Amino acid sequence: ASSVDKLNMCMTGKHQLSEPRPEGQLYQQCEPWKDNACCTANTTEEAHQDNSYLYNFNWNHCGIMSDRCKKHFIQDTCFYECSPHLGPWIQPADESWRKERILDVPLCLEDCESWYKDCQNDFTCKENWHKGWDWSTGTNRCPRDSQCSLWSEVFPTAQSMCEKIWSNSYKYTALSKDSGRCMQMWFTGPNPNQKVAEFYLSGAA
Ligand code: FOL
Repeated sequence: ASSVDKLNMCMTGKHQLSEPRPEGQLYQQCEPWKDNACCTANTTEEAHQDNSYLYNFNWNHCGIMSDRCKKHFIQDTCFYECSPHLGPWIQPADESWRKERILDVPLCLEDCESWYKDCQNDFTCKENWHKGWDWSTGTNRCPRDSQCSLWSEVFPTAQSMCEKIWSNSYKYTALSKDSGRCMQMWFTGPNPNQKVAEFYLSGAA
């Protein structure tokens, strides 16, 4: 749309609004985006449910995912659905369920490392969670040729997890939150990612 620019826009995904706007209330972990968001309150409530209608995605495909691990996936969903500052990383996507995707969003070190650490005792059967599931029951199950393994066997490093799990939506960085050069999934107060998008758009990188 013409009234938005790369600094303040929404990707053309499955659930995102066409333009960012203030949302009076967003649910729990998605609340930090309420002043300017690409998501609705409904989307953020769904983001907190298992097997939500967003993608019918089953976190518990290798046993019940721990709460400490799941909270990072909820936060990732908030970030993915709500962020209005992903413009520099939005790309066309050739997929049935979305027209655009994010590619190589520089994720702050703390967010990637804490996500990986909190999932250490969990299990999964796939390193790319976008493709190759068995959807015959309506939700994703592990494909026949796969087996459930400890997180570290599927993802040897935090970098491998953050980059591979959503087909390179994220790029691993050694940048900390206070650098102003990386995107934060976890924040409170004003959205720190606007300045980061400004930096990357200015071409300074
Ligand atoms: N979070 C982030 N950071 N980036 C993302 O791209 C992202 N994407 C989702 C959720 N959080 C994200 C959406 N997740 C399928 C699987 C997962 C999914 C959406 C859709 C799915 O239907 N996979 C099919 C292939 C579908 C197709 O490509 O047509 C499969 O084969 O399993």
